[in-house]
Amino acid sequence: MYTYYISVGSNMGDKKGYINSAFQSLQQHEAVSKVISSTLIETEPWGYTEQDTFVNGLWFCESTLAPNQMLGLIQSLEKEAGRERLIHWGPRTLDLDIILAYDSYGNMISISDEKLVVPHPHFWDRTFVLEPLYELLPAFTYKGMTIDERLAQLSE
Ligand code: PH2
Ligand code: MG
Ligand code: MG
Repeated sequence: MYTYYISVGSNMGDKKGYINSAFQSLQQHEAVSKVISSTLIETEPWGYTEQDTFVNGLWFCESTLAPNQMLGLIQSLEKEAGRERLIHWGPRTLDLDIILAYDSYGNMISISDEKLVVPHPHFWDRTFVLEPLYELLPAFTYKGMTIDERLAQLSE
């Protein structure tokens, strides 16, 4: 059994609609259990700023799917939402990224191959990931720092 934290974002069309229908599909998947969503928040675009505001959130789930299989599943959910990959960091109907993964012993999984990098390489720099992560996992620490401390640092 694996545990995942999946960041979710949309900034095109019916943003919450895309997120909610993908959430339902994930919940209904036979290899996935205990799906929990953070509160969805509206956020300013990060990185490429010439685009509409985002709705962002974070999902927790348990699954028997290994990380590469979970990647395949979330990519199929992005496809269902009509996702097209045009501009890097550009507008999207649905973006699902594996942020953190744990094995059945609770050990954090690190992967770095051409398809998947976990922990997500930018998660620790993005308030739109850290705020929902704080809601689901307030005691989380990374690089010797709490989320609280990191958010304070990022707002300096
Ligand atoms: N995703 C990006 C780039 N910038 N900004 C916000 N606020 N939310 C996102 O989900 C987001 C972004 C690339 O995945
Ligand atoms: Mg992303
Ligand atoms: Mg992505």
